[in-house]
Amino acid sequence: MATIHINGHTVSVPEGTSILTAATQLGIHIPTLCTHPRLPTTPGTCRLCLVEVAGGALKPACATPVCHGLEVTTDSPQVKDSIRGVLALLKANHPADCMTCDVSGRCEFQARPGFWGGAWAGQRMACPRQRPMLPMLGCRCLKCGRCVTACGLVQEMDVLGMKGRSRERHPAVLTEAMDLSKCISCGQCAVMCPVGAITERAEWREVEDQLDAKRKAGRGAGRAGLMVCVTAPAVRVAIGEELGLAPGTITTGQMVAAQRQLGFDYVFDVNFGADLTIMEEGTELLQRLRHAWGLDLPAEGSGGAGAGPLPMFTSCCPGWVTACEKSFPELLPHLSTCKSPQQMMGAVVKSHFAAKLGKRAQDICLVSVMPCTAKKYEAERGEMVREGEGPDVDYVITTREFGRLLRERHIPLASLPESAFDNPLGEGSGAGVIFGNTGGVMEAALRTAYELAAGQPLPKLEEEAIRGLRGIKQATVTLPPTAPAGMASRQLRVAVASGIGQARHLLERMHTGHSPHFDFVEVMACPGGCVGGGGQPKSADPLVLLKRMGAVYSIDERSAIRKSHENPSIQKLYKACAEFLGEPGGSLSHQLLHTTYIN
Ligand code: HC0
Ligand code: SF4
Repeated sequence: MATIHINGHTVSVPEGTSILTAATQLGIHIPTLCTHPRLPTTPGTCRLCLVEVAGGALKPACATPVCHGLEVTTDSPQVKDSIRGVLALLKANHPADCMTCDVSGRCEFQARPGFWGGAWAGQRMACPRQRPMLPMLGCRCLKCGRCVTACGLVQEMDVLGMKGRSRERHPAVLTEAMDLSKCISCGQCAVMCPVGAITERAEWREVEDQLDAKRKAGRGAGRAGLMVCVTAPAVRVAIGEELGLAPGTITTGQMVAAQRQLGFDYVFDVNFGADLTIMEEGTELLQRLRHAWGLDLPAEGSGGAGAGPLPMFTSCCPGWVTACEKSFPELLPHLSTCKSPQQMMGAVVKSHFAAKLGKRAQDICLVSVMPCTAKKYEAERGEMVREGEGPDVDYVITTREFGRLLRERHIPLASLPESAFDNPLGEGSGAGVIFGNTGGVMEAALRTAYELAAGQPLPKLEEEAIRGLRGIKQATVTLPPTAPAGMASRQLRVAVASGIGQARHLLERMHTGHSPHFDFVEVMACPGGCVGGGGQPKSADPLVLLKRMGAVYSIDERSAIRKSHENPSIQKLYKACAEFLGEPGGSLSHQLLHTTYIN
C-alpha cells in the first residue's frame, strides 16, 4: 500500500493506483475529459487533470501512479494557470455552436468550470451535417481519444483512428468512407464522446415538427395523421437518469404520461413486440432442433425457417446483424429469420392495428424510442419498407433525443402522474422487458422454448448463469425425462456474448473447438446489452450498467406475467385474431414478422 497526501489529506491506496483514483477516494474531484471509468485505458490526452507533485512537476492525475509518501496539490496557482491554458487551447479549436449542438446541457466540456465566457477564437459555427447514423463533427473534437478506445479496445472494431496533425487532428474512419468501413453503428463511440463531436443522427426535431403539425390540425388530423409511439425495454430504466434522476430509476408510468403530453395518440410497448419475437423465435428454434435431432422435417409453408442450421443466432440486435453482413457472412444462414421486436411492432401497427382503425399504413406515423443508434439504420433497411406504403417505423429517436424533446417542451417527467400503455399492443411480459439486458433474450426464449418442448414450465425462471456483465456466458438446460418422445432428457446448450468484441472471441472459440457445440447463441453488440446501448444517457458512473440491469430485472420480478406465451394480448393476436396471424411460424406471420438478411 502507498500512503499519499493530496491537498493535505492522507489516503492509503494500492501501489500503482492513479492519483485520480486516490483523489476520488478522498472525495476530491479532479475534472478530466479523456478518462472514463468504463474504458480500459487512461490516455492522459486532454491534460485537464494536471496536478502538482512534490518538486513542482505537473502531471496528468489520470495517468500518474502513486508512490509511497507522494505529496499532491490539485489547486496550486501553477495548476490553475496550466489548466486555464489547456482550456483556452481546447476552446480555440472548438466551435461556439452550443446553441445548436444536440448534446448541449449534457456536455461534459460545458460542465467544466471555466467553459463559459472567455475567448472562442474563430467562432466557427457548426460543420455541415452529414447523413450517416453517427455524424462526426471534427471541429467539436477535443482529441481526447475516448471514441477510438471504445471502438478499438472495447468493441474491437478498429473503425476509428486519430488522423491529421495539430489542430486538424481528430478521430476519423480509417477506411475511405463510413459506408466502406466495418462500422456497425453501435454508437459506443458516441456514448463515450464528452462533447458532441460524434452524435447519433438527430431525428427529434422532425418528430417535434410532426407533433406540432398534429397539434395545430387537431387530434389525428396532422400532416402525418395518427401519431403512435413505441418504446424499447431499456428506455424505461434510463430516461429518468437522462433527466437527472439516479441511474436505475424506473419511470415507466411517467414515461408513458410524458409521451401522451407530447401529443402521441397511442402509446404502445416494444415489450409486446419482444413477446411476439419469442413466440416466433422459440418456434423457429424448436423447428431447427427437431430437424437436427432427426425428429421431423420443416413443415410446408414454414418459409424454410425450420431448415436453418444450428447454432441459431439471435437477430434482434441490428449492430450484430450488420457485423454478420460485413464481417461474418458465413453466419447469415444461422441468424434467426425473426425481425426484431421494433420491426415486429412496426409491422403489426401498420397492418393489423391500421386495419382495425380503418386506416392505411401511410396514415400512421410511428416513432420508436430506442436506447440504440443502430435501430435508426434497421428501420431504414429495404426489407423493413413496404412497397407503396413506406417504412414500418418512421422515426427512431434515442433515449438522449427523447430527453431532449422533453426538455424542449418543459415536460417534467419525474413529477407526472403515472399513465398506462394503450392496449392491446401495450401489454408486455417480464420476459419481454429483460430483452434490455445482456442474456435477457436468451432467458426469455428459454422460458417459452423449454415449456413448448417439455410440456411443462421451467423449474426456475431465472437463469443466473447467463446474467451479469461477463463478456461470454453459457448454460445448459436439460429437458425432463417426461418430455415427449424424442425430446426426453435432451440437452439445450446456449451461449451469450455481451458486446461485439466478446462475440468475436466467442466465435473464435467456437471455430477452434475451444467451446462446446451450442444450439442457440445470443449476441448483443453493446456491452451489457441494450441498457448499455449507444443511444443511452452518457454516464461516468462505473456501476451504471449494473444499476440499469438491476432495475430491468426488478420489473420482471414484479410482473404478474413473466413468460411471453402467457401474455394474453399475444395469445389473442394468435387465437382470437386467427384470421390475422394464425399460429407462430404460420405463413402470414412469416410474411410480416420474418425476413432474411443478405449481404
Ligand atoms: Fe433493445 Fe430489442 S432489447 S434490441 O436492446 O431484441 O434497442 O431495450 O428495443 O427491437 O425488445 C434496443 C432494448 C429493443 C428490439 C427489444 C430486441
Ligand atoms: Fe466503432 Fe461502433 Fe462507433 Fe462504428 S459506431 S465507429 S463500430 S464504436
